[in-house]
Amino acid sequence: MSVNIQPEKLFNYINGELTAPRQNHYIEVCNPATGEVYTQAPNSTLEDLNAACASAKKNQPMWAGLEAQERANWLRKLADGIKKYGDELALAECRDTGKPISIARSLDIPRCSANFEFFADAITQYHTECYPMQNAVNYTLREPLGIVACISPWNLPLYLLTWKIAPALVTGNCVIAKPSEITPNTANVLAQICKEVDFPAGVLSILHGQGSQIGDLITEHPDISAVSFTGGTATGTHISERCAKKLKKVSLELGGKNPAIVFSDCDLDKTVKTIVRSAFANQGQVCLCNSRIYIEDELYPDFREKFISETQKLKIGDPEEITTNFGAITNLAQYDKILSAIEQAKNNKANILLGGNKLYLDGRCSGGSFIEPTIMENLSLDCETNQNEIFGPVVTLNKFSSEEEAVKLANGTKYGLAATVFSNNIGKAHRVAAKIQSGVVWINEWMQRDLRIHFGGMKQSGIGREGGFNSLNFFTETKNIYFNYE
Ligand code: TXE
Repeated sequence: MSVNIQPEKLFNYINGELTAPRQNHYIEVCNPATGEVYTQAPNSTLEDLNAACASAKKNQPMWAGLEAQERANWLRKLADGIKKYGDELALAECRDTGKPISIARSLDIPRCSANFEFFADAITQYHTECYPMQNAVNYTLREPLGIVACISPWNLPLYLLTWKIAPALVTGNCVIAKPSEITPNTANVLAQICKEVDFPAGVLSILHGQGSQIGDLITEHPDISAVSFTGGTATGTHISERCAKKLKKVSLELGGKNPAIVFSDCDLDKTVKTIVRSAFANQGQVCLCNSRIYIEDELYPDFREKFISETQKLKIGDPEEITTNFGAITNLAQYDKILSAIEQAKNNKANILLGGNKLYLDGRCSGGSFIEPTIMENLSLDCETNQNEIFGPVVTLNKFSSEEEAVKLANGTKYGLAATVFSNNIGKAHRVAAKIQSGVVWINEWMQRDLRIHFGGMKQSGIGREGGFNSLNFFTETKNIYFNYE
């Protein structure tokens, strides 16, 4: 067997079959590194969704009735399939997103199989509560919700999709997965893997299509009882409103405007290297990327010089070349959004220290959407550049002169997803971390994750927590049973 990563058209995956969309509507899929349309994805409609829900409804009792260990074994088969086709998946992800192949190979795709393996293990350790009374006992059962939707974005396409569907499946739910229409290819490969391993029909459906069309139908559909979403704050708010009307359970992982706080007692070389990664990984298109860098006054000149020179070492180029570590912007709307944010900063009299322009490559990538890694300074906290998520390779450098000021600046946006603190003063680092309003704070690090730990944001960065048992809790309903044994 093999998988096709360059089909003329992608398929939906419904009732265990790769199927064309019922209305035969398609969306063009582009390789952002070349600007070429290379395939088409289904633009699904209600007929497709109804078919997926009907199959899910029929098969959910069988799936929920399996021993947890049996469901876990099915997840391991998917993990093995991902490992088997790791190279193909990495190339497909690289073509869809414009991210460097080295990152797709070393980070994205290994995490996809790890997600399935992790939740296959986690379910065996999942436990419930028991409260004994004098002559009675209360105990909790955790039951699947039924049919749930997992909606994921384009920056880490299969990584985030599998992060959601693995816990949803292992707890006995049937899943309607909706990958981003911008990057549908690896989900199409996952469907092919499901076929190859003979994954039970109807348990997982993958529906491609526009968020405003199939996404709205999913959040509206009466058979779907919960929605796990990762994406932009505006879309998350919209989904939340729609789900509220139907009283659907919802988990939202949204945007961020993540601060890095750099104290003068940090290890400067290590800090600079870490922040180059935290600012520009995946061309700044990671919800956890640092976009506001706060540096203690006395360190500012040294930090600025080293940060610029370290950023200049990034090898920008064709994402399919193994030595490239900075690729294309994943879609044209995002490309325009980033460029207009840079223009706005220039109008606000930002001092551009590096980049700030479109980038034109030669050869195969001459039609690609590339933007220079951009570093700027001289912008106040309340300007748009420091307030709004840009989601691209744009960072601002800012000064602070006291611990209190650093915390105030870090907390000065509507977001609260992630933050980093760099200091060798242990007490100070922990004190500051405790005061930052954010779902995660790294000290002298970035992006390290133990999959058992919760993940999610405060304020406008989301509602709820996923990760580890939090994901298993989200995808289950609790029931208390009281029994008097007298
Ligand atoms: O994402 P959307 P977009 C941020 C980033 C970016 C902005 C917009 O700032 O500029 O969001 O990006 C589906 N009902 N992030 O517009 O719309 C959509 O099809 C149901 C941060 O590309 O949030 C896709 O599958 N679903 C972020 C998914 O939602 C809908 C990652 C995400 O798309 C829908 C990406 C609807 N009405 C962007 N409309 C992060 N936090 O990681 C769209 N979708």
